[in-house]
Amino acid sequence: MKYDLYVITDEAIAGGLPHAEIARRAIAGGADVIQLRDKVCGCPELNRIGWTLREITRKTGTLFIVNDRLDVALACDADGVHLGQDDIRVGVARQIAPPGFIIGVSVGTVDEAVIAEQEGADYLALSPVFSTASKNNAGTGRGLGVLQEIRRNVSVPVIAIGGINRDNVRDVIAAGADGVAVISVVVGSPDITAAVRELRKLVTDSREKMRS
Ligand code: TZP
Ligand code: MG
Repeated sequence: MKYDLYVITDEAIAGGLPHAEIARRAIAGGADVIQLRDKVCGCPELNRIGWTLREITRKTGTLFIVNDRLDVALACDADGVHLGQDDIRVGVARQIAPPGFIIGVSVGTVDEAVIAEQEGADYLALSPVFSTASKNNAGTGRGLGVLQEIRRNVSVPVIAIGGINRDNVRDVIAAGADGVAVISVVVGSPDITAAVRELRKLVTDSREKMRS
């Protein structure tokens, strides 16, 4: 599974652009993953949006993840769900979900990362790696040292989320991240497609530089 550039939809940060349009534009720029994240939408509406994103992502073979809501993820045939530390436990989600269903978990410490992996997480997201205004109460940035420590202590993919931009993405990849999850740097851009393309290239170039 490829998590290089993981784009999280946020209609408010996109200036009211609908989730589906954010997803279309991000995919056109080469997003590897689309995550539906909406903290205000009621369930029937979220399911409807989920189905639309499923149709869009199925056509392009893009991974589709739903934030927080295992029920919505299962109902709209998403590829997976992304859980926080306060959501349903990954072990419980695993029992409910079908084989092959992807479960990602946000972690803030090495201990949380090790536990989430033991409980069956398919990938982890260090959250937040840097401070960000895009999420309420995201907390202070954990920093690249914690990212490196987590990378050393687990074997599942580790992505970084929170405050990632063009200037710091190289350092995040150099610290061992398998990908970056972003909102504002692309979703808040007037040209989402170009912003995704640029950031994805920075990820790929940084990784190639590390190998050479
Ligand atoms: N989870 C941890 S930080 C964050 C989420 C959803 C927000 C990331 O947004 P941005 O704009 O890329 O900092
Ligand atoms: Mg959550």
